[in-house]
Amino acid sequence: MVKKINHIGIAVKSIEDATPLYRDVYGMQAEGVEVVAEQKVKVAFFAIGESRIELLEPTSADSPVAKFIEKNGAGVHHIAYEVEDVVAEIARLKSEGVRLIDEVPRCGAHHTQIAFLHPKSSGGVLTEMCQVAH
Ligand code: CMX
Repeated sequence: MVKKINHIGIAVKSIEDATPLYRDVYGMQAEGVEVVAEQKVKVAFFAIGESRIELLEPTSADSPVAKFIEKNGAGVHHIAYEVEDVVAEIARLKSEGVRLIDEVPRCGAHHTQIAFLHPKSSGGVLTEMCQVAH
């Protein structure tokens, strides 16, 4: 079962241009920038309570985030729920009839193991299940 909101992903054209709003205007703690090669994105995390805002900048034209921005412009891209065991959660969601993008977990930022649900099966919201490294 999901435990809490790990992060909310926001698609941006440029992390550098978007950072002042989150760091300086909202006053969130910047936690650094990381490239997630497998997902073709560069990400920047900003702490907010127990959760984070994750800015997502595409690193190539065929990145899912590049496609999203092309279609919708910058904005909220996905919500990530934290789970204890992502493999068990994938099996549980499958048994509930939820359509998955990832049937095997992938590597996310901060050494997380992640799996996406298809937005058509999760109320139009791209949803990520995220297991943090202990
Ligand atoms: N939120 C809600 N709906 C979305 C969406 C999003 N972020 N991205 C796509 N969709 C919708 C589209 O609007 C489209 O709907 P319609 O058919 O009604 O027009 C449908 O999903 C299909 O979208 P598409 O543009 O044709 O794109 P694809 O099917 O090629 O890919 C998706 C969509 C979700 C399968 C793909 O983006 C994906 O696999 N995403 C998961 C991986 C990812 O996003 N990684 C980046 C973040 C990584 C990280 O956080 O580390």
